Amino acid sequence: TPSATTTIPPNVQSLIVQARDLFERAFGADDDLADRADLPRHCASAPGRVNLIGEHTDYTGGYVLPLAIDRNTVCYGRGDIVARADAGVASTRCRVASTTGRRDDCAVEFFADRSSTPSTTSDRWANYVRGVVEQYLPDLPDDETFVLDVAVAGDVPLGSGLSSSASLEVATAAFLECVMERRGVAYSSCGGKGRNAGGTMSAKDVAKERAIRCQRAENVFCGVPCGIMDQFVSSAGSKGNLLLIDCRSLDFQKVSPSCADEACMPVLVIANSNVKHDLGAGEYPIRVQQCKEATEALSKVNPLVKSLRDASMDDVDAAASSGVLSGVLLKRARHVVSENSRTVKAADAWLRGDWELVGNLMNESHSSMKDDYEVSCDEIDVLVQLAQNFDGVFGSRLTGGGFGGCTVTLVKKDVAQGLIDYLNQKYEEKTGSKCDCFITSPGGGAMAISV
Ligand code: GAF
Repeated sequence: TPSATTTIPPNVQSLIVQARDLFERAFGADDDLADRADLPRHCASAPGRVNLIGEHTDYTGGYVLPLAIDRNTVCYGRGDIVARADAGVASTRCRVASTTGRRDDCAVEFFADRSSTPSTTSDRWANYVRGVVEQYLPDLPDDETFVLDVAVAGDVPLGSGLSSSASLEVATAAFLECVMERRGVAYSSCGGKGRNAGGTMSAKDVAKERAIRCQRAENVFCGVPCGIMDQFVSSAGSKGNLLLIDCRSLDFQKVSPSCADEACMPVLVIANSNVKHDLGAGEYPIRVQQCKEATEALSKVNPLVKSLRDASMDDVDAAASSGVLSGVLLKRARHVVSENSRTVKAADAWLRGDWELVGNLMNESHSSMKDDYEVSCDEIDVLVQLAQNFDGVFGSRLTGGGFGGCTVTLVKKDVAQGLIDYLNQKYEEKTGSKCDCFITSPGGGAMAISV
């Protein structure tokens, strides 16, 4: 089950109000579905994320070091499990509405059905919900299905590299777990470690299982070959901590400075460039494919290399000098292999409060993404360069998939606001566009909220 509700952050409280209002507007007065009024109500929330370091390493089983941010997606609504045989078409209907941006108030409808296909029209955003529903259907007896009316509200900026989609997937999953728990329906873990009947799975395993399902929903239903980082940290995020995730074993550790002297802790500033180049959507699968090809080449010099995670820089150099790895594939391998090593070092430096080292690793990571992985763009480079040259900044880099989106900067607390003002002014001068900056800190992961 989603982690028990402790304190609900203020932004989540306000999102719950927005989602509940939308719910009433969209589904409150149902003339044709009057019998739905009595269905049990549920609510769940899940955060967006920012990645400190470890970029484009997850889909090759590497390391990542993200944190859940204090921006969330909330699902509020009614839901139950009903017998298919008794259910008329009307009652197997799932409906979802959303308050944010491209998602308008108009409810999208789909049928909870294992053979449903993704939508290709303007309501594509609802595929993130449908894909997740598909992942939980196999846990129900064959003759039962979900019936759902869900309103979504969120404050994760959309399409800006802060994982608004993953937070919608994970909030949906946590919502479905509430529906299942109320009916006493167990769900089994993909790793086969057990079923969650009576809460026999540990909180860690539940969070992991949810992330696996949400990643699968995005891979299979939405057609995006993403890794597991975004769904994982949205599901398992922990207040005050970064997560060092091993994307092969899916083990993770919470990382926070041992000398937690609040006064001298630097802060993280996220700067949203407000650009998203279309190129990105096509380039991501190309990078995934290039990593596969680079792995194949590296396995010729070291048969133990089954994924880029297994390779060392010596392997990369050996493959380069023997000619099996060159050009673009060499650059891609060099980024991923060096990024894995930077990520592990950064986690250790964060623990020790060595901010200079964390910052240097972030700067190196950006150069590697820009020159070797080629996923940056002019607007992002402007933000990174401005930040890196600002007094009091330890390091700055592109965060997320790239081709636009956001940067993350580690900066001394007392100059963070000065940095934000500077970025606002200089970014507009240099690009003619406005950026949006905010300070963030590690927030909690997905949670069920009692209604
Ligand atoms: C996107 C993907 F969804 C993640 O899985 C990850 O690969 C990231 O880009 C790059 O690190 O957010």
